[in-house]
Amino acid sequence: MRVAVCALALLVVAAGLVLTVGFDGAVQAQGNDPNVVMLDNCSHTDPGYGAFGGCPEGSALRGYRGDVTVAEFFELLTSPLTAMGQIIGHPSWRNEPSYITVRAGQAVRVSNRGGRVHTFTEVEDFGGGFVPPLNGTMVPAPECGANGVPNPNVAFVGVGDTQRLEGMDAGLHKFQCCIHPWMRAAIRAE
Ligand SMILES: [Cu+2]
Repeated sequence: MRVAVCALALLVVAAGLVLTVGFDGAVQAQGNDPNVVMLDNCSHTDPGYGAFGGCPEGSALRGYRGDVTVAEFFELLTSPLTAMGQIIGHPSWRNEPSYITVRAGQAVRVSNRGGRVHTFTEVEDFGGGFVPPLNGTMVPAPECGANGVPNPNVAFVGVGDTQRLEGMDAGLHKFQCCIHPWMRAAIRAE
């Protein structure tokens, strides 16, 4: 079962990586805009990540410490103290800060300082992503896609890249990673 799950995850992550190529996320990596950082501590010394799109060593140059193995990632995906199929997710896969307040219309930079590909996708309601093995019992957020197929509007942020969010209306905006759906954030624009 675990092998089948891993194989499926590999397929969908590989699909995501192909889509990453077209994303010009490197623009506006610098600036004074408020900044949210997407993080994970995947271990580049664990060859297991090779089957899931890799975990480049280069991230370490930005003060990144990669010490989470693939085995530990899956170990902490769930907990024996929760209902069967409920996803907890490894806490190292996270957004920092996960809540900020900005002025309406103010740009926000979202940078990937981890070693894995992430998305920072605005959703109406928090839910699962498009990678079924990482969703557990969560229903995929429609903005993310489903069944291993990302919504065409999903912007993948590669390792070291930055996405710039612009023109946020006043109100509370919810964001999540469409691959690792426990990576959530909210931005209040006022
Ligand atoms: Cu992610």
